[in-house]
Amino acid sequence: MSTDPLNHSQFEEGTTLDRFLLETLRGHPEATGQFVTLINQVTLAAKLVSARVNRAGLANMFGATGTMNIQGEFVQKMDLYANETFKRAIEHAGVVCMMVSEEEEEIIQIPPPFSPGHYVFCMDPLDGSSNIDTNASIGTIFCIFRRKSEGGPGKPEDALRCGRDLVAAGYIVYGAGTVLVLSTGRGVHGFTLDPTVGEFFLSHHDIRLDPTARTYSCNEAYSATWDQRLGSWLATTKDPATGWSARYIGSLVGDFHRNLVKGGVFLYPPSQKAPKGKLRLLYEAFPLAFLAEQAGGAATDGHGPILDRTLTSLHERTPLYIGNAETVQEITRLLTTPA
Ligand code: P6P
Repeated sequence: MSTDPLNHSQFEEGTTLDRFLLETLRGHPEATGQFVTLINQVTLAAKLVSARVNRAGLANMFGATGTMNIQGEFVQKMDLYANETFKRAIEHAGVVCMMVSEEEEEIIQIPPPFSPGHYVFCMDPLDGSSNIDTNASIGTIFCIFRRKSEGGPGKPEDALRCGRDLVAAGYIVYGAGTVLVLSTGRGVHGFTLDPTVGEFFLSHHDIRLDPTARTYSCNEAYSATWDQRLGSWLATTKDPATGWSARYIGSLVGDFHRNLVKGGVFLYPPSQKAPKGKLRLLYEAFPLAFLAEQAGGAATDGHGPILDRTLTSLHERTPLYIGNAETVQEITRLLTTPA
């Protein structure tokens, strides 16, 4: 039998996320337990958000708060709930020196009396929340760095990092079921929440992007103002002879999860409406790019790998082309070859 703790044969039915993490870290005697604790707190918050999302229509949690966030987007009631829930679940555990959230302009310091830890936690607490009233899949996206600064409160340089510094990334998709997808740099694995016992169980071991899948996912309404080389690629791809099909939910986690599990490519190019692209580099593109590469796929900004980028401002936006490596590289070649 393989000695690799991640070899699926060692995980019988009913492997919890907790056991999977402990098996994973067995090869790291230097581990202090802070990482496992951080993920355990993430799963606690995920269970609370999942329960609230599932009852949003009954708990007066539909709709907007009437306020606008720093992104210029109307804050949904569920956005605030998710942001507070993840912050409260993590801040007291002594495992992060600071957090960054899509919902907050500045870095989030760890309040006294709690002590800072080794990690930096960056999140979009509830992406796609405007879809919640339609019962479409929405999700939490997160990524984790080890702190760069030495001790004390976290500093901006702890978050203004290169994507290659990431130590872990994941998302929780609140859909027909609640699934947490996680990578710590040794493959991508999915865990499904069994709400009857309140545990996440291993359900998708070592997810690999299907390189043969022919599904593209984008908001075609903006394609008239895309780079014309991309417009040509889309027109060619839509030729029935190619066998491609289209799927688009308009909720990044739902669209990405489908591509991860079934294969395909997701595009959010610059357009007249979003000249720098719409999605955020730190807590949307970085984590999904980490997962895509770990699953055998690729992610670029149209020039080069997303993970080669270094963040210059917390909420900066980026174009995103992510999914099957061959298609992502074809699109990138198109966009880096003079028209
Ligand atoms: P559009 C949701 O608002 C979101 O941030 C992502 O979840 C999603 O991929 C994108 O915007 C959809 O944008 O312009 O197609 O509505």
